[in-house]
Amino acid sequence: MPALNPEPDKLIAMPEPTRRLFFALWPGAGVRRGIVERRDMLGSLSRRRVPDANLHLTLAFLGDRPAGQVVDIEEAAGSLNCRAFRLTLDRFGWFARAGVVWLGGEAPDAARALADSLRAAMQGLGIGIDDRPLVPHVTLFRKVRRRPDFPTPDPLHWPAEDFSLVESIPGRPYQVLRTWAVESRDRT
Ligand code: 2AM
Repeated sequence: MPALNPEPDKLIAMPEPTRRLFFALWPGAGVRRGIVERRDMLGSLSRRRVPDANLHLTLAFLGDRPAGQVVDIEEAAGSLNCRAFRLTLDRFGWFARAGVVWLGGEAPDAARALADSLRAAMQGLGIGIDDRPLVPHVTLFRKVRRRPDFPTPDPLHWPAEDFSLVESIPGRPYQVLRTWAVESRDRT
């Protein structure tokens, strides 16, 4: 009789499923409307306009992580202690290499501190994060090959009181997995 179960050393190792994750400031309805209004000032710069529901500001990109690591990522994010801040988005810009047009602004110290803390917490889990300084931006269009002429938008004020862990699944809107409040007593 052939064995019903293969011997352990004949089992095929299945790769662990992964999830594509990033930390972001996720706009509430009012700020989202403000971003959409400013995006729409630019007309149609490319076919790759970011849909309204996906507009966000990335704080740290984690890439494809083993599904089993999500619990540790959430625990580490939940133990951060940062201050709330107010972002002012007051300019359009273009990243030539990425072909990305964005709405952005200066990074207040507390925004940099939040991004740095997330990076350090993820490094503690062995997750390497891009260590370039935070350039706060909301991507509006992709695949823009030439620098457009930009108008100056009215400043959009964004009180950032929480941050989110978000999942990117191809073909679907981004999914907010979890949101944490940042300390809101001191606002910078
Ligand atoms: P963006 O903010 O410039 O659009 C989800 O894909 C988010 O993670 C996007 O907002 C995107 O940047 C950012 N992202 C995607 N790939 C990245 C990478 N390789 N390095 C850094 N950020 C990345």
